[in-house]
Amino acid sequence: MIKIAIQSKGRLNEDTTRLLADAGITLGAGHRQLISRARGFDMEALYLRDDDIPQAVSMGVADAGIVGLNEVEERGEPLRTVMRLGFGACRLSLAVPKDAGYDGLLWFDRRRVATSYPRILSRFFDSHGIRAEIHEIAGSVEVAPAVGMADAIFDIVSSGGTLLQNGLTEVHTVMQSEAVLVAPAALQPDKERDLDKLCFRFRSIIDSRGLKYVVMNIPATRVAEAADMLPAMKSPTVLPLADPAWSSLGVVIPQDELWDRIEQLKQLGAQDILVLALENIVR
Ligand code: PRT
Ligand code: ZN
Repeated sequence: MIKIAIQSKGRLNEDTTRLLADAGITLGAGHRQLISRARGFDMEALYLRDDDIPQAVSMGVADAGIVGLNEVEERGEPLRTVMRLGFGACRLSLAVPKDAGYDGLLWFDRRRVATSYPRILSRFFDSHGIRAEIHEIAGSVEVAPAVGMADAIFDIVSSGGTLLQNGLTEVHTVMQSEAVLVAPAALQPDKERDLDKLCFRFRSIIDSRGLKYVVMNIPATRVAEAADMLPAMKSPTVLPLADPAWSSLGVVIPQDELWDRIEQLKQLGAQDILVLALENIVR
């Protein structure tokens, strides 16, 4: 049995629950419980605040955790990042008031910077020889310059809308973050096996995201051209139709190439093109 710490509520909770569900793992009742026994995998979920997940894992209260890389870096616990999970993407950036006359990183020297990530920020400033005053605040970091508590901020940015609303400009990105699966450096062999199994399931889900399976009818004489042009896991699947002039072609295509590829295929004479969602790729 493996115990996984996940965020009890907040931005990562929904995507975490969905990833587990796609992996065939459902969690019992509400988030009010601290621990919930899973169905579909020999696992317990431990619901925590994201700030507490790195420590819970390094102390062995949980065997692994799903948390933002930003929290892992900030807490500085000796953890292994087992896998990036492809959701919760954001960045940690320095931002200054629009009219601050920012002219490069040395602008921060001897300035006051408000943040909830003092450890990451001080490491960054140290490595650039900048001696700034770091003010740790727990929330609403973006209002600190307007109320005179700081000259600049260091905070999570995703769309950038919050900075814009507060008259701030992003001037330097210090780190990119996303949700990660973390574990201690070493686990007991049975737990490590469970973790491997879990990773295998997650990997097949993450690898299939953004991919479509496309099936079409195509004149048999154009199959070779189509196969040369298309991306494929090994090579496209080609099946004869009852009418020998036609074949059926099946191929996996990344979502962002889909429409360009479909246009190319239509030029080769492809018809009846079906685009299907891909749930899992098990390699
Ligand atoms: O209660 P608990 O302590 O568990 O949760 P929390 O309130 O500390 O964290 P939560 O749920 O807000 O975020 C959890 C994790 O989501 C973070 O640690 C990041 O890894 C990730 N994440 C992804 C984000 C964002 N995107 C994000 N945009 N966390 C916070 N934000 C904030 C950001 O600080 C800004 O103020 O959302 C605001 C809007 O961002 P814009 O740029 O889209 O306007
Ligand atoms: Zn938190």
